[in-house]
Amino acid sequence: MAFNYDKYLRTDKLPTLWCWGCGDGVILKAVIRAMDTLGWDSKDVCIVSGIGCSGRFSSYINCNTVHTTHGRAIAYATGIKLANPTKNVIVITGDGDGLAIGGNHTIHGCRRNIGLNHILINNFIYGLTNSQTSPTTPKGFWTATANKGNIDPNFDACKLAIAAGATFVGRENVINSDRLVKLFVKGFEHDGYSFFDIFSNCHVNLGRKNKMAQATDMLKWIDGMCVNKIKFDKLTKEEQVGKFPVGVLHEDSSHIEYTKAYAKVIDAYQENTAINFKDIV
Ligand SMILES: Cc1ncc(C[n+]2csc(CCOP(=O)(O)OP(=O)(O)O)c2C)c(N)n1
Repeated sequence: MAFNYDKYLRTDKLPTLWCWGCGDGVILKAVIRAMDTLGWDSKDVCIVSGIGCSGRFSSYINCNTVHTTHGRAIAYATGIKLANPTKNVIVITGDGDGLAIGGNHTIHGCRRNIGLNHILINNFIYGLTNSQTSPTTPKGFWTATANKGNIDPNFDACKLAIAAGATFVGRENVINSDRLVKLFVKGFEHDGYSFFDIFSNCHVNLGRKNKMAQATDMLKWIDGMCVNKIKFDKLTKEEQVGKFPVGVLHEDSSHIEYTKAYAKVIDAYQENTAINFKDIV
């Protein structure tokens, strides 16, 4: 299928600032393919990003874009979605941006089930600022803040999003872009908080110091960790250690999307009536 990249790309901003072989470009292309598949008009889309290499994402798509502050993209996006409930809002964060400094915002975005499409570009490190430990850095890895190897346990962003209340949660990586596009299309169509944990390679600021200096080395490492959810569920607890399920991990359409609940609050004030909480499940 041919995709209309020029319709969505700010071609005057190319080439991107990302390093050669960075997975962020694959994600950019996949988002455009998903938007094109859904026939989204650029004027109906807002891309909100935080700060980091991932934060540059909003610069390259020709739609409404906001490049916000580190860890606060969800807060900006929440305001944008509340003011424009019919528009499509995509939020891009890094793993540091969305799970460390902005972890609290991610949790509460999920809890409210507001209709945001949150793409967490998980490259297992603070990329832009040259290799500080992030909440997803594996144990034993060299980082600029853990020269002898990281001792902090890392956590599974999808488990966090599900526990916090996100109603669509999926994981993919940058190796198979067709699967990535399919996951985005499915999640973008979902009415509620869609959370995507996308494993990406940062061979420059993580791989180089961890014996994976080439993009392909890191992609092989990522590939080795990812197991299709159906296969993953059949593994024993011991076999699951160090592996991550990929695909749609959670989908639940039984909960009201937040801007729809908020509309009922507005109605109740304007009409001086009570809110019927049976409608807000
Ligand atoms: C409030 C604040 N604290 C710290 C920084 C410095 N800073 C900029 S980007 C970044 C980390 C980015 O890492 P991540 O979110 O994982 O994104 P990546 O660059 O890997 O895409 C930090 C600490 C900042 N800009 N603002």
